[in-house]
Amino acid sequence: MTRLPYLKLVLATLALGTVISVVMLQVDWFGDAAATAAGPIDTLMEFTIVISSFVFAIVCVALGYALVKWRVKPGDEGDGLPIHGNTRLEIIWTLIPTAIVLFAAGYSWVVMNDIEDKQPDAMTVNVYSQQFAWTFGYPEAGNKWSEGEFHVPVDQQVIFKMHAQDVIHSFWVPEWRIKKDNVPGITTEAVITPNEVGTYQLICTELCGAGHATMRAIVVVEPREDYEKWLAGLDGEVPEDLLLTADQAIELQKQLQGTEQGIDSSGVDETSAENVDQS
Ligand SMILES: [Cu+2]
Repeated sequence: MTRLPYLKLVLATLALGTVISVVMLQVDWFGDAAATAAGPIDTLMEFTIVISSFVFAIVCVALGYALVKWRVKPGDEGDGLPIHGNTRLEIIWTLIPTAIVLFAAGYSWVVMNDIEDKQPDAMTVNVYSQQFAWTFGYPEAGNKWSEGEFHVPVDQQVIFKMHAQDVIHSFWVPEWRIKKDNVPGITTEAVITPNEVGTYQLICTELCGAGHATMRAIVVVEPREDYEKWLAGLDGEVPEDLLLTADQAIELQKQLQGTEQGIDSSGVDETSAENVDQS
């Protein structure tokens, strides 16, 4: 068996990996950025794209070389040589990907940890999701309530507390990058600092039923004075039933069913909701 031309293969892999990386990094994958998390997340993503490009290049070069070098000769109808494996190769191709994955996991951990570092002056917004609408509560402002639209001050860290009234929904403002599931029975959290004034769109990214595609809300990031003005103009507080815990909601539903007016349209499945872990 001929020895492999290692140097040429390595150089070809580096060249192809570089070309793929450069092409892939030209694409504007993420769109506009409007939160402090966007920079580190985009850099992490670009790092992953470069690593993946080189892994892809290794596969392409090895495959291409094998196709050309060991192509079957015309008229050769024989079986290939029996190959017994190569322990050294198998150790290498296990260890290197393991190291890459562990490094990427550590890097992601650091980025996430930074993003979720809560500031003492962070404000809280409750996000309520149900088929097929978003509503928002401001617990630090008398639990004021807004339907289908929410405002936040620019350069202010916001802790969004996610609640789901029926099925799983997912909170995503593309310009903020962070995406978080809203899960019935538990409260999930997203920590975001919007840093660009503007109007954005909140999109549900968890297929939640027939109206899923329309489940959107308007997001307004504005200077603090404008935000205060908008907040002061809100009338109405978060309705009682949105504040219930899962257990309380089930209890209420049972009572209503006892009086023959079950909450048919709520989407809450009593049998499965009973198993919800209340944490
Ligand atoms: Cu949805």
